[in-house]
Amino acid sequence: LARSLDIAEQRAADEATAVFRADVLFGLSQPQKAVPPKYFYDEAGSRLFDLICRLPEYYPTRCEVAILKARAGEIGDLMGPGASLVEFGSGSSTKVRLLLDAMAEPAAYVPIDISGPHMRAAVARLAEDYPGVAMLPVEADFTQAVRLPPLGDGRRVGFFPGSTIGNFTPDAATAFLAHVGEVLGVGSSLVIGFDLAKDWSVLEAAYDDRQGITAAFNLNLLARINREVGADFDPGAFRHKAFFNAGESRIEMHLESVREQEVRIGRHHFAFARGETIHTENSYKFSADAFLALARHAGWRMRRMWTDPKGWFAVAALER
Ligand code: AVJ
Repeated sequence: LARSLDIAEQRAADEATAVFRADVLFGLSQPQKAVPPKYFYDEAGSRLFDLICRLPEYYPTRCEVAILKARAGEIGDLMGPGASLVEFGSGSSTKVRLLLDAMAEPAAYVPIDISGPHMRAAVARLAEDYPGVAMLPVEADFTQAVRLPPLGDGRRVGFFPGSTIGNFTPDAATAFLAHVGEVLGVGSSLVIGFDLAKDWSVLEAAYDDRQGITAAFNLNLLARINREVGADFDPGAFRHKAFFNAGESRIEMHLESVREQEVRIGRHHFAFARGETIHTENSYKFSADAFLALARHAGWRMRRMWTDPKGWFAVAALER
Protein backbone atom coordinates (compact mmCIF):
# COMPACT_ATOMS: atom_id res chain seq x y z
CA LEU A 1 0.00 0.00 0.00
CA ALA A 2 2.77 2.43 0.96
CA ARG A 3 4.42 1.83 -2.40
CA SER A 4 1.26 2.43 -4.46
CA LEU A 5 0.68 5.66 -2.52
CA ASP A 6 4.18 6.80 -3.48
CA ILE A 7 3.33 6.20 -7.13
CA ALA A 8 0.04 8.08 -6.80
CA GLU A 9 1.86 10.95 -5.13
CA GLN A 10 4.48 11.01 -7.87
CA ARG A 11 1.76 11.10 -10.51
CA ALA A 12 0.01 13.98 -8.72
CA ALA A 13 3.31 15.89 -8.54
CA ASP A 14 4.00 15.31 -12.26
CA GLU A 15 0.52 16.53 -13.10
CA ALA A 16 0.95 19.65 -10.93
CA THR A 17 4.23 20.41 -12.73
CA ALA A 18 2.56 19.98 -16.12
CA VAL A 19 -0.21 22.40 -15.12
CA PHE A 20 2.38 24.88 -13.78
CA ARG A 21 4.33 24.66 -17.06
CA ALA A 22 1.17 25.20 -19.12
CA ASP A 23 0.14 28.19 -16.97
CA VAL A 24 3.61 29.74 -17.33
CA LEU A 25 3.74 29.19 -21.11
CA PHE A 26 0.25 30.65 -21.49
CA GLY A 27 0.95 33.59 -19.19
CA LEU A 28 4.24 34.53 -20.89
CA SER A 29 2.51 34.40 -24.31
CA GLN A 30 0.05 37.17 -23.38
CA PRO A 31 0.61 40.78 -24.55
CA GLN A 32 0.96 41.69 -20.84
CA LYS A 33 3.05 38.78 -19.59
CA ALA A 34 1.65 37.33 -16.37
CA VAL A 35 2.04 34.39 -13.96
CA PRO A 36 -0.71 33.60 -11.40
CA PRO A 37 0.20 34.54 -7.79
CA LYS A 38 -0.65 31.09 -6.42
CA TYR A 39 2.75 29.96 -7.75
CA PHE A 40 4.58 32.15 -5.24
CA TYR A 41 4.06 29.50 -2.59
CA ASP A 42 6.73 26.84 -3.02
CA GLU A 43 8.63 26.05 0.21
CA ALA A 44 10.93 29.06 -0.07
CA GLY A 45 8.01 31.31 -1.05
CA SER A 46 5.85 30.12 1.84
CA ARG A 47 8.72 30.89 4.22
CA LEU A 48 9.25 34.35 2.68
CA PHE A 49 5.52 35.04 2.97
CA ASP A 50 5.66 34.27 6.70
CA LEU A 51 8.50 36.84 6.96
CA ILE A 52 6.38 39.38 5.04
CA CYS A 53 3.62 38.97 7.62
CA ARG A 54 6.05 40.16 10.31
CA LEU A 55 7.46 43.16 8.40
CA PRO A 56 6.92 46.59 10.00
CA GLU A 57 5.43 47.88 6.72
CA TYR A 58 3.05 44.94 6.15
CA TYR A 59 0.07 46.03 8.28
CA PRO A 60 -2.65 43.56 7.06
CA THR A 61 -1.61 40.63 9.26
CA ARG A 62 -1.23 42.73 12.41
CA CYS A 63 -4.54 44.54 11.84
CA GLU A 64 -6.43 41.34 11.12
CA VAL A 65 -4.98 39.49 14.11
CA ALA A 66 -5.95 42.43 16.33
CA ILE A 67 -9.53 42.27 15.01
CA LEU A 68 -9.73 38.48 15.45
CA LYS A 69 -8.36 38.75 19.01
CA ALA A 70 -10.77 41.53 19.94
CA ARG A 71 -13.78 39.78 18.37
CA ALA A 72 -12.99 36.11 18.94
CA GLY A 73 -15.72 35.77 21.57
CA GLU A 74 -18.36 37.29 19.28
CA ILE A 75 -17.22 35.14 16.36
CA GLY A 76 -17.28 32.00 18.50
CA ASP A 77 -20.84 32.80 19.64
CA LEU A 78 -21.98 33.36 16.05
CA MET A 79 -20.67 29.94 15.02
CA GLY A 80 -22.20 27.92 17.84
CA PRO A 81 -21.00 24.59 19.23
CA GLY A 82 -19.68 21.63 17.24
CA ALA A 83 -18.88 23.57 14.06
CA SER A 84 -16.36 22.46 11.44
CA LEU A 85 -13.91 25.05 10.22
CA VAL A 86 -12.78 25.02 6.56
CA GLU A 87 -9.86 27.31 5.72
CA PHE A 88 -9.15 28.26 2.09
CA GLY A 89 -5.40 28.77 1.65
CA SER A 90 -4.38 27.87 5.18
CA GLY A 91 -0.63 28.52 4.89
CA SER A 92 0.96 28.25 8.33
CA SER A 93 -2.43 27.93 10.08
CA THR A 94 -1.61 30.53 12.76
CA LYS A 95 -4.72 32.75 12.68
CA VAL A 96 -7.06 29.78 12.94
CA ARG A 97 -5.88 29.20 16.53
CA LEU A 98 -7.71 32.36 17.53
CA LEU A 99 -10.96 30.92 16.19
CA LEU A 100 -10.41 27.41 17.53
CA ASP A 101 -9.76 28.91 20.99
CA ALA A 102 -13.02 30.89 20.81
CA MET A 103 -15.29 28.16 19.43
CA ALA A 104 -17.32 25.81 21.62
CA GLU A 105 -16.16 22.23 20.96
CA PRO A 106 -15.01 22.65 17.36
CA ALA A 107 -15.50 19.30 15.60
CA ALA A 108 -13.04 19.47 12.71
CA TYR A 109 -10.50 21.68 10.98
CA VAL A 110 -10.14 21.32 7.21
CA PRO A 111 -7.17 23.32 5.92
CA ILE A 112 -6.98 23.54 2.13
CA ASP A 113 -3.63 24.59 0.70
CA ILE A 114 -1.60 24.27 -2.50
CA SER A 115 1.67 23.94 -0.53
CA GLY A 116 1.38 20.39 0.84
CA PRO A 117 4.55 19.98 2.95
CA HIS A 118 4.17 23.45 4.50
CA MET A 119 0.52 22.69 5.34
CA ARG A 120 1.22 19.25 6.81
CA ALA A 121 3.96 20.64 9.08
CA ALA A 122 1.54 23.33 10.28
CA VAL A 123 -1.24 20.79 10.91
CA ALA A 124 1.12 18.54 12.88
CA ARG A 125 1.86 21.45 15.24
CA LEU A 126 -1.84 22.30 15.50
CA ALA A 127 -2.87 18.71 16.24
CA GLU A 128 -0.71 18.69 19.38
CA ASP A 129 -2.51 21.71 20.77
CA TYR A 130 -6.06 20.73 19.74
CA PRO A 131 -6.31 16.97 20.40
CA GLY A 132 -10.13 17.08 20.36
CA VAL A 133 -10.37 18.55 16.85
CA ALA A 134 -10.30 16.21 13.83
CA MET A 135 -7.56 17.48 11.48
CA LEU A 136 -8.56 16.83 7.86
CA PRO A 137 -6.02 18.55 5.57
CA VAL A 138 -6.72 18.79 1.84
CA GLU A 139 -3.74 19.46 -0.44
CA ALA A 140 -5.36 21.35 -3.30
CA ASP A 141 -5.49 24.58 -5.26
CA PHE A 142 -8.47 26.20 -3.56
CA THR A 143 -9.20 28.30 -6.66
CA GLN A 144 -10.24 25.03 -8.36
CA ALA A 145 -13.28 22.91 -7.44
CA VAL A 146 -12.57 21.21 -4.11
CA ARG A 147 -14.42 18.37 -2.40
CA LEU A 148 -14.62 18.40 1.37
CA PRO A 149 -14.04 15.28 3.43
CA PRO A 150 -17.20 14.01 5.18
CA LEU A 151 -18.08 16.32 8.09
CA GLY A 152 -20.55 15.93 10.95
CA ASP A 153 -23.87 17.68 11.45
CA GLY A 154 -22.49 20.89 12.99
CA ARG A 155 -22.43 24.17 11.15
CA ARG A 156 -19.79 24.58 8.47
CA VAL A 157 -17.77 27.72 8.85
CA GLY A 158 -15.46 28.90 6.10
CA PHE A 159 -12.38 30.91 7.05
CA PHE A 160 -10.69 33.02 4.39
CA PRO A 161 -8.42 35.50 6.16
CA GLY A 162 -5.55 37.70 5.00
CA SER A 163 -7.39 39.46 2.18
CA THR A 164 -6.48 36.60 -0.13
CA ILE A 165 -9.82 37.49 -1.79
CA GLY A 166 -7.93 40.58 -3.02
CA ASN A 167 -5.92 38.40 -5.40
CA PHE A 168 -9.03 37.90 -7.56
CA THR A 169 -10.48 40.41 -10.01
CA PRO A 170 -13.98 41.50 -8.84
CA ASP A 171 -15.74 39.07 -11.21
CA ALA A 172 -13.50 36.19 -10.19
CA ALA A 173 -13.94 37.12 -6.50
CA THR A 174 -17.73 36.94 -6.87
CA ALA A 175 -17.50 33.60 -8.65
CA PHE A 176 -15.12 32.28 -6.00
CA LEU A 177 -17.34 33.35 -3.08
CA ALA A 178 -20.32 31.72 -4.82
CA HIS A 179 -18.25 28.54 -5.20
CA VAL A 180 -17.32 28.64 -1.50
CA GLY A 181 -21.05 28.95 -0.75
CA GLU A 182 -21.74 25.84 -2.83
CA VAL A 183 -18.95 23.89 -1.14
CA LEU A 184 -20.03 24.84 2.40
CA GLY A 185 -23.77 24.57 1.76
CA VAL A 186 -26.93 26.28 3.00
CA GLY A 187 -26.79 27.40 6.63
CA SER A 188 -23.02 27.89 6.58
CA SER A 189 -20.99 30.91 7.65
CA LEU A 190 -17.89 32.54 6.25
CA VAL A 191 -15.39 34.57 8.24
CA ILE A 192 -13.45 36.59 5.70
CA GLY A 193 -10.78 39.28 5.94
CA PHE A 194 -10.37 42.01 3.34
CA ASP A 195 -8.06 44.96 3.03
CA LEU A 196 -9.50 48.47 2.93
CA ALA A 197 -8.53 51.29 0.57
CA LYS A 198 -6.19 53.81 2.20
CA ASP A 199 -3.39 56.26 1.48
CA TRP A 200 -1.31 54.96 -1.42
CA SER A 201 2.00 55.57 0.37
CA VAL A 202 0.99 53.14 3.14
CA LEU A 203 -0.04 50.60 0.51
CA GLU A 204 3.11 50.91 -1.58
CA ALA A 205 5.39 50.61 1.45
CA ALA A 206 3.57 47.41 2.47
CA TYR A 207 4.41 45.83 -0.90
CA ASP A 208 7.93 47.20 -1.30
CA ASP A 209 9.53 46.87 2.14
CA ARG A 210 12.90 48.32 3.05
CA GLN A 211 14.46 44.93 3.81
CA GLY A 212 13.61 43.66 0.34
CA ILE A 213 11.69 40.62 1.58
CA THR A 214 8.75 41.27 -0.75
CA ALA A 215 11.21 41.71 -3.63
CA ALA A 216 12.77 38.33 -2.77
CA PHE A 217 9.27 36.80 -2.56
CA ASN A 218 8.40 38.13 -6.02
CA LEU A 219 11.76 37.15 -7.59
CA ASN A 220 11.59 33.65 -6.06
CA LEU A 221 8.91 32.94 -8.66
CA LEU A 222 11.61 33.03 -11.38
CA ALA A 223 13.83 30.62 -9.44
CA ARG A 224 10.86 28.29 -9.07
CA ILE A 225 10.03 28.45 -12.79
CA ASN A 226 13.69 27.70 -13.60
CA ARG A 227 13.78 24.72 -11.25
CA GLU A 228 10.38 23.18 -11.94
CA VAL A 229 9.81 23.85 -15.63
CA GLY A 230 13.41 24.21 -16.80
CA ALA A 231 13.39 27.89 -17.80
CA ASP A 232 16.61 29.91 -17.98
CA PHE A 233 15.51 33.14 -16.28
CA ASP A 234 18.37 35.25 -14.91
CA PRO A 235 16.70 36.54 -11.69
CA GLY A 236 19.41 39.22 -11.53
CA ALA A 237 18.08 40.70 -14.78
CA PHE A 238 14.64 41.42 -13.27
CA ARG A 239 13.61 43.78 -10.52
CA HIS A 240 10.64 43.88 -8.16
CA LYS A 241 8.06 46.56 -8.87
CA ALA A 242 4.94 47.34 -6.79
CA PHE A 243 2.55 50.26 -7.26
CA PHE A 244 -1.00 51.28 -6.44
CA ASN A 245 -3.30 51.33 -9.48
CA ALA A 246 -5.93 53.82 -8.24
CA GLY A 247 -8.31 53.27 -11.16
CA GLU A 248 -8.61 49.58 -10.29
CA SER A 249 -8.09 50.11 -6.54
CA ARG A 250 -5.37 47.48 -6.41
CA ILE A 251 -1.70 47.05 -5.70
CA GLU A 252 0.03 45.46 -8.65
CA MET A 253 3.26 43.52 -8.40
CA HIS A 254 5.41 43.00 -11.45
CA LEU A 255 8.86 41.68 -12.33
CA GLU A 256 10.52 44.20 -14.62
CA SER A 257 13.18 43.23 -17.15
CA VAL A 258 16.16 45.53 -16.59
CA ARG A 259 17.43 44.93 -20.13
CA GLU A 260 16.37 43.53 -23.47
CA GLN A 261 16.67 39.76 -23.20
CA GLU A 262 15.32 36.41 -24.26
CA VAL A 263 14.21 33.60 -21.95
CA ARG A 264 13.89 29.97 -23.00
CA ILE A 265 11.58 27.25 -21.77
CA GLY A 266 12.26 24.10 -23.78
CA ARG A 267 11.64 25.00 -27.41
CA HIS A 268 9.77 28.18 -26.47
CA HIS A 269 11.45 31.60 -26.57
CA PHE A 270 10.13 34.70 -24.86
CA ALA A 271 11.49 38.11 -25.80
CA PHE A 272 11.59 40.89 -23.19
CA ALA A 273 12.07 44.53 -24.05
CA ARG A 274 13.93 46.62 -21.48
CA GLY A 275 11.30 47.76 -18.94
CA GLU A 276 8.78 45.09 -19.97
CA THR A 277 7.12 43.35 -17.03
CA ILE A 278 5.61 40.07 -15.92
CA HIS A 279 2.47 40.88 -13.91
CA THR A 280 2.65 38.56 -10.89
CA GLU A 281 -0.07 39.76 -8.50
CA ASN A 282 -3.07 41.99 -7.93
CA SER A 283 -4.07 42.83 -4.38
CA TYR A 284 -7.41 44.65 -4.40
CA LYS A 285 -8.25 47.19 -1.73
CA PHE A 286 -11.99 47.51 -0.99
CA SER A 287 -14.49 49.92 0.47
CA ALA A 288 -16.86 48.20 2.92
CA ASP A 289 -19.75 48.88 0.53
CA ALA A 290 -17.95 47.46 -2.49
CA PHE A 291 -17.07 44.32 -0.57
CA LEU A 292 -20.63 43.81 0.69
CA ALA A 293 -22.07 44.26 -2.80
CA LEU A 294 -19.64 41.63 -4.03
CA ALA A 295 -20.58 39.20 -1.22
CA ARG A 296 -24.28 39.79 -1.84
CA HIS A 297 -23.89 39.01 -5.54
CA ALA A 298 -22.26 35.73 -4.50
CA GLY A 299 -25.28 34.79 -2.36
CA TRP A 300 -23.96 35.73 1.11
CA ARG A 301 -25.69 37.88 3.72
CA MET A 302 -23.66 39.91 6.13
CA ARG A 303 -24.06 39.27 9.85
CA ARG A 304 -21.30 41.42 11.31
CA MET A 305 -18.33 43.45 10.16
CA TRP A 306 -15.42 44.68 12.26
CA THR A 307 -12.40 46.89 11.58
CA ASP A 308 -9.23 47.75 13.48
CA PRO A 309 -8.97 51.17 15.20
CA LYS A 310 -7.22 52.75 12.19
CA GLY A 311 -9.87 51.42 9.80
CA TRP A 312 -7.20 49.78 7.64
CA PHE A 313 -8.53 46.21 7.50
CA ALA A 314 -11.90 44.52 7.92
CA VAL A 315 -13.25 41.12 8.93
CA ALA A 316 -16.81 40.17 8.01
CA ALA A 317 -18.97 37.30 9.24
CA LEU A 318 -21.25 36.23 6.37
CA GLU A 319 -23.98 33.61 6.21
CA ARG A 320 -26.09 31.95 3.58
C1 AVJ B 1 -1.73 36.64 0.60
C2 AVJ B 1 -2.67 37.72 -1.28
C3 AVJ B 1 -3.20 38.47 0.91
O1 AVJ B 1 -1.99 40.52 -1.31
O2 AVJ B 1 -1.24 41.18 0.60
C4 AVJ B 1 1.90 40.06 0.32
C5 AVJ B 1 0.19 38.47 -0.75
N1 AVJ B 1 2.02 39.79 -1.80
N2 AVJ B 1 2.92 40.80 -0.14
C6 AVJ B 1 -1.43 40.31 -0.23
C7 AVJ B 1 1.33 39.42 -0.73
C8 AVJ B 1 2.99 40.63 -1.42
C9 AVJ B 1 -0.97 38.89 0.10
N3 AVJ B 1 -2.11 37.93 0.06
